[in-house]
Amino acid sequence: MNDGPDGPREMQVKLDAPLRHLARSACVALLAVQVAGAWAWDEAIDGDLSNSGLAPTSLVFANGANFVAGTIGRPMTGAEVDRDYFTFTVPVGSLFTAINVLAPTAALGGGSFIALQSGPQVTVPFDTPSAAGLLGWTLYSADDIGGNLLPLMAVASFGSSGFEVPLGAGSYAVWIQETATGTASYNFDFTLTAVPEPATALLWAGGLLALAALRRRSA
Ligand SMILES: [Ca+2]
Repeated sequence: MNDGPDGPREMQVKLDAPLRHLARSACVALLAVQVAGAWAWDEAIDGDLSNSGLAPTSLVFANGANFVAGTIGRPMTGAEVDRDYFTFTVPVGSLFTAINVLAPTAALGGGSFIALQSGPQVTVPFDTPSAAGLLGWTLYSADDIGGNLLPLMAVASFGSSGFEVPLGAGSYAVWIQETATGTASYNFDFTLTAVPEPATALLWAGGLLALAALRRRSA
């Protein structure tokens, strides 16, 4: 075998470089897909979400970003208010960490309303005089694009129980409604995150202990 210049070993190295680059690109692409998440519901494609809190549309969420987009409001010519209700389950081993507001979310007037209730239904009626029975709620507008609504909703207000972020495994129901006349669009990313596995947590703890030991030794 010729191991000189351009011999098999050098050829191997030359071939390996593009392969390694390809593998790296594939990994980056895979990561990008995981970060990008998936569409859970787009009213423009999947149809109007349920108008009933007692029979909400059932959505399937997975770890990562779960996009939900739609419109709410009261059409100028129609009498019925378009409220959107849906339910989803946070599986065991996952945490509900954020409701990120994305473009083109736009509220009319004083803002749109979003509420969260524990369980598979919103049993609190839309004309409720208080937020009793809800985990939380908040008003949002285009000003919230780029922000996370979950910590705002977590603060007990007007009778809502309030909650700790992140929320754990279980079923939840969401109620979205525009407060003014007209049609408003929303686009949210409901983020689920895997609970850190004990092995990973132990590795972290081990790493931290090692760092602490190094620091003590160098002190
Ligand atoms: Ca709708």
